[in-house]
Amino acid sequence: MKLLMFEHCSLCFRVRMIAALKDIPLDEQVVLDDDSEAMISLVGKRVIPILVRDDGTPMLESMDMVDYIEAMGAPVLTGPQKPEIADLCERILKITPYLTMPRYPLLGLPEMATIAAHDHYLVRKLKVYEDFVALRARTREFIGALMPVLEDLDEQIISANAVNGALSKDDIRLLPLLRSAAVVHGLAFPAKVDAYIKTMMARTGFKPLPVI
Ligand SMILES: N[C@@H](CCC(=O)N[C@@H](CS)C(=O)NCC(=O)O)C(=O)O
Repeated sequence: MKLLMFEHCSLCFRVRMIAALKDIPLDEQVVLDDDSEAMISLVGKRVIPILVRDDGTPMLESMDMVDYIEAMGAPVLTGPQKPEIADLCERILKITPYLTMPRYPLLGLPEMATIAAHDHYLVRKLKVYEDFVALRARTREFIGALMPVLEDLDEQIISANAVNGALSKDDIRLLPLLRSAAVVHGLAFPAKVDAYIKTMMARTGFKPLPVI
């Protein structure tokens, strides 16, 4: 199986995470941000992640990819899912892009390895987001908005090994968002959230993203 991905992409990390947890090999191929053709030639549009199955069929939905990999061999996502965790993920996602998007171009990520790819990302994102310098200058404000959400999450975490006590799709939704949020220098996660991130990242075997 081949995964077309960006290193910073949290939806991609869902797929990488389940494959890692199940010890299933995944051929990870990072796409340069300006290489739209790599995606369009496969699925007719610009979208990431794309999972190309061994029979050549491309898949376009990250949670379908998770289900597909989870169906291989013994299941690992055997725990319960809770609406509270889905709600918290949505609350996190309302704030974190303002912190993470303006930082990704500074991290030396492989999808921005050329100046053309780097600038392609900037041009794309600056159609949607405020000037990145201005956003980074508002870091304290966004961290201030995020902290109560992370405190609420802290109260919900049952184990550092699985948010609901046993691995479930809630972990697949949550860990990638926290991995992204962890790029923000000065963001002090509440104790249980911090332990959860460290333990779960160690379980996946992936290094955290750089911090800035
Ligand atoms: N529902 C899809 C959403 C995929 C998606 O929105 N991907 C974003 C990146 S996170 C994308 O392709 N954006 C267009 C781009 O990067 O040009 C999934 O869960 O996989």
